[in-house]
Amino acid sequence: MPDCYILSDARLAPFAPPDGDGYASDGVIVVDHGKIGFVGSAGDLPARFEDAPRRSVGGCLITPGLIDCHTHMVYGGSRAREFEMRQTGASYEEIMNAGGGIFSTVEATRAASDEELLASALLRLDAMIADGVTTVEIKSGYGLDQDTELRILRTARALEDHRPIRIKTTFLGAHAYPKGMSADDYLNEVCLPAMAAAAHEDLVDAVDGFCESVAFTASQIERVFVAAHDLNLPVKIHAEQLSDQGGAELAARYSALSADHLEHLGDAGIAAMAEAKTVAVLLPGAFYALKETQKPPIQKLRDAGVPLALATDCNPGSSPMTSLRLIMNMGATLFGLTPEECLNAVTTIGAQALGLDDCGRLEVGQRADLAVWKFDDPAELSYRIGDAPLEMRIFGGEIC
Ligand code: DI6
Ligand code: FE
Repeated sequence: MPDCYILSDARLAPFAPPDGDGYASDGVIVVDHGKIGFVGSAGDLPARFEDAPRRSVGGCLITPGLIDCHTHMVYGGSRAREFEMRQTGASYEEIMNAGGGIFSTVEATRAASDEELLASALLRLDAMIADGVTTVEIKSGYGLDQDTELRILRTARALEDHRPIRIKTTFLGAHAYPKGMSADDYLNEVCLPAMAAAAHEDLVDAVDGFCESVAFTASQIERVFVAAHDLNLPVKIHAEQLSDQGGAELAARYSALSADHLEHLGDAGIAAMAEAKTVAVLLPGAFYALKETQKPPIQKLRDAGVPLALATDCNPGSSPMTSLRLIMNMGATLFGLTPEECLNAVTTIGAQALGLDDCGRLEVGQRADLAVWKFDDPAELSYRIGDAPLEMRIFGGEIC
């Protein structure tokens, strides 16, 4: 494509007033050197763009490229066998306490070559790309030793060399601790040194920790956050997924970008997140796959003004899925979000959960990361399950 071109005859969403309707079907977006040069109604197109080549999208909907702000998609092996065990009554915690769960993926990830890790991650990434995703966050956490944690992060970064995609990496060394070692010894001897080494190699955009009865206590995660702040890295947390451990409050105290899961979040956590402007990342795929019954306190989060994001949590144990559109459907069906909230959750708010200010919105100056859909109503994105409604994907201005 030329450096500057016009996408015309579009409906646009999410789109703030003055035209809350996304310009019906006469919206245009000017893609100018990889960024959005103009967005609005055809009648308001600035004269300087009038001669740029036009490509009609025939009334289709254009949204920002979707943003999956929470995944663990670089790993080895499969947990289909444990899925079978759970169908006959074993719980997620029981399997993990018996050395399965995260530990079985750690074993398979350590055993996988760099090439194998890359090849399996590319398969998952291609499914995401086919669904209009342009930015993906990827966490480490299936190594639990320095070498493997760094290999996961390098593999995640390398995906950008193989596909038109933007990757943000998160160090999640505090995901579990190896059998035969105490949590504190693991933090001191493995996790914190690995985090420093990964940051030194410029492999880390943020730091995360799993605050849960089967993982780390809030005070242990706090040590991880202190070390992250010393390295100038923003933090996030897996909190209140299976029980209320006060993780969201802790994260808010460290100005976390996001607190994720939150099924068991209490009022103090909600208030702290609202105050700190910490995004709530909802992961209905894990809620569904683990057959949870306790939902996150959606209405209270809304009332407190906490921004809501949605993500796949793509991982082999609790959320073996790659479709962010299916997650939008689950956000609506299981958690009661409106289709508009679901779209904001995987665009504007997804970007916020990653600390990104240059994508996720249809605004002049944003990166031209766009998804063109084979329909005009934004609610279709949350309503449909399956099929392949992506008409065109644009990454940094390039159609691909
Ligand atoms: N919460 C999750 O849902 C994943 N990790 C985490 O901290 C599950 C990881 C797994 O079961 O492999
Ligand atoms: Fe997760």
